[in-house]
Amino acid sequence: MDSKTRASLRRTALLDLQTRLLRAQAQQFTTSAVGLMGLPANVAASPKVTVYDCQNTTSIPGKAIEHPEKSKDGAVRATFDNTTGVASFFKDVFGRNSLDDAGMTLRSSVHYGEGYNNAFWNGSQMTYGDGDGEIFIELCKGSDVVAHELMHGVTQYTLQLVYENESGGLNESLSDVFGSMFRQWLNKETVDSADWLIGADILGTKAKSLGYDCLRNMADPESPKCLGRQISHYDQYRTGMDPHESSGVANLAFYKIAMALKGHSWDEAGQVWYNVVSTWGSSPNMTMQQFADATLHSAQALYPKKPAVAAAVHEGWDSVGLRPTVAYAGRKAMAS
Ligand code: ASN
Ligand code: ZN
Repeated sequence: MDSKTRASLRRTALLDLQTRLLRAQAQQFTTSAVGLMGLPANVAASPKVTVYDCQNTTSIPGKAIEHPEKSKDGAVRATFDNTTGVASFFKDVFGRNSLDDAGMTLRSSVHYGEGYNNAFWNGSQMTYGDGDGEIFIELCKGSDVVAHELMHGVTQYTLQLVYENESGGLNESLSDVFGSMFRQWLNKETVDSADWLIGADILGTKAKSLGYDCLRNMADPESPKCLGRQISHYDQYRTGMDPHESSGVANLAFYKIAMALKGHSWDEAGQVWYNVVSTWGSSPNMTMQQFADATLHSAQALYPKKPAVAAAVHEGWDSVGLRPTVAYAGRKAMAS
C-alpha cells in the first residue's frame, strides 16, 4: 500500500471513531425522545429529502443544494435518487414512514472531506465521502451503501442496539440485510439472481485490480475477495470484535433463510426481520441468540399457516451456530 492510500485510511479511521461517539450520544438522546413523542397531527406521505455539499471540508451539513433532483453533480443526484428510493422501499415494502416512522426529513451531506473512504449516519443525518478513487469511488453511488447507512437510523429509533459486542454485530448486520434487500428490490432481483455483495458498485480501480469484488459478501462472509472479511459462524465470535466483522454470522443466517424461501428476499425473510425490528422495542444489549429466537417468534406469528417459513428460519440460524431455542419467546423475555 502506498503512503497516499495509507494516509487516507488513517484519516478515515480517526473520523470513524468520532462518528461512533457522536452516534452513541444521539442514540441516548433518541431513547428519551421516543418516550416523549406523541403522534404527529400531520405527517407527510413521504419524507422530504435534502442534500448539502461539504465542498470537501469536514464541516456538516455544508451548503444547501436548492434542487438536488435536478443537480448536474453526480454525487448530489445519486444521493437524492438513492435516498428517495430507500424511503419508497421502507414505505412500499414495510409500511414505514421514514427512519422514525413519523416522516422525518432525510438529510445528507456529500463531498465530505478529501478522499474520504467512508459514509456514515451520525445520529441525525447521512454523510458521504468521495472516496480516494483507488479503494472506493463516491460512496453515495452504492444503493446498498445508502440503504445500509439509513438503516442505522431505523435501528436508532427501534431496537437501539448498542454499537459494540453482539448487539453491535446485529446492528451492523441489520444495515447490511436491509442494504442488500434495497439493492435487490431496486434491480428487481430474486434471491437466485442477486449477487449478495455489499459495496460492489463503489470499488475503486486499485481495489478491483487487486482482485477485490466487494466490501462484504453475505453469501460467503469469509471470502478473500472482500475488503472487509467477516466471521461466518458464532463459534468464531469473540467479545470486543468489530461489529463489521461479527455481523457476518447474522448476514449468513439471513442469506440462508432467504435462499431457502426462494423468490424475493423482502417478501418473507425481510418481513420476518422487519417484524422484529418494528415490534420488539428498545433492546440495547440484545444477543445474537435472542435475535435468532425473536425471528422464529415473528416467523410463526406472521406465517401461522406456512410452517416452511419458521422451518427455514430455524435451519438458517442453526447452520451458523445459533439454533433458536425459544419457540415463542415473549417480548418481555428479550428486554434487556
Ligand atoms: N460505514 C460505516 C458503517 O456504517 C461507518 C462506521 O460507522 N464505521 O458501519
Ligand atoms: Zn454500518
